[in-house]
Amino acid sequence: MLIDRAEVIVTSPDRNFVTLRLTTDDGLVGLGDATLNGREMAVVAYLKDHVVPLLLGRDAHRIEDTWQFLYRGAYWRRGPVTMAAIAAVDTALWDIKGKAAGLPVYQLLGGASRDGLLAYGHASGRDLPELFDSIRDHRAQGYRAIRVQTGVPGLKSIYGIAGNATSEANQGVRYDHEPAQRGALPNEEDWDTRGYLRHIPTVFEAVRAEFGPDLPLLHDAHHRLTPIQAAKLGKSLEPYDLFWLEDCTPAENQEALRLVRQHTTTPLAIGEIFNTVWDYQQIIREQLIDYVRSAVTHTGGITHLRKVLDYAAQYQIKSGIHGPTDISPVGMAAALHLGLAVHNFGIQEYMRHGARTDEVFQQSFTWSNGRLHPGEEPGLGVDLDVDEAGKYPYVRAYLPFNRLADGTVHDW
Ligand code: GCO
Ligand code: MG
Repeated sequence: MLIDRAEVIVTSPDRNFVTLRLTTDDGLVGLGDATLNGREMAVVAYLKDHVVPLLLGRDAHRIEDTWQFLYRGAYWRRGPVTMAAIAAVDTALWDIKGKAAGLPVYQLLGGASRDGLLAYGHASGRDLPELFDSIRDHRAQGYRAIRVQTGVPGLKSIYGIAGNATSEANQGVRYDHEPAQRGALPNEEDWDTRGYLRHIPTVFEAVRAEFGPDLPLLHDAHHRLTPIQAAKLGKSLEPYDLFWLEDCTPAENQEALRLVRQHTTTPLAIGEIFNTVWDYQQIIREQLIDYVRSAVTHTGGITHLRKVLDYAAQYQIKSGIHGPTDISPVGMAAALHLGLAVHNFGIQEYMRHGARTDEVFQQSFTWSNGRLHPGEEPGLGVDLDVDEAGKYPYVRAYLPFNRLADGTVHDW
């Protein structure tokens, strides 16, 4: 079974998505997500100019060999662009293998380890009343675990608040949180760590008082704190029993987590901007985190994220696979198959895509009682309507960035 065609499809129904579509000589089609938010076209060029010529004529069954060939053969290793491109190839090959076998991908990964995947959604509000409404809304949609983000008094805009919530482009569909700004240069936001550290514990106190002790609550600090600030936040949130505190410090420095860990029992999740097992080597071995946040889409695909999760399992660290709207339905399906199969599943992030996206990508995963299931279709269970995709050309979009009050650029 040889790879006969490899096409890179860019579409922007509600936001940009990059999809690799492989076709074998016997007509099987496999899809892989290669979307890298705000840097999409770099992955498109990497795939078209450097990867597609290497794929044609290769045996579609040799997933591990193709992975190693693309990773080691490039000489230049790691990095988001490379690893998103490799991920797309890897995921498309798993899709093809599933279709060739007549089995959903999770069956090829060892079969189901559970009945469904607990998922969390993003509640957000500029103030408490808006936040409470958003939490109620999420519970009504069936979510059984909720990430909580709010505005901070004195700051104009803040990460995690539904900005372009009901824009015309979304046809009235409310997005939980879509940070990329379409058709414009990067949005400048403001940041003040002291104000944030004072405010957040009061938010969680109010949420617990309103919604009780049972509801699993998560929070994302989005890389903005120093280790000692993160330690302070983790400690001050302990009474509110968080499911996790995410990305408390910038991800480059693995050692930073040691200091945070010494001070708090709030569980830590990290890794949405990591690409390989090497980025996790120290924090897994030293048990400095509790959840692995990488996406299949950015971490070399199902093959490589499986290895990261198997390594994490030896230390009782669980999965918390990244699933914002900038992961396409193809990347989400891959996450669900992997999450269903591994023993150390923790939770899955799940944000709804817009209506147009759901028309471009027909999906067979299900959502009921707060749990996701990838479905029983052979392969990943996602089809791409190429004609529909062609209606929505690429729109340049950037993620925002932060400045402190004195004008210094800060982590966003
Ligand atoms: C999350 C993330 C995202 C990122 C986004 C950037 O926890 O879901 O922090 O919301 O900001 O994926 O492209
Ligand atoms: Mg995050």
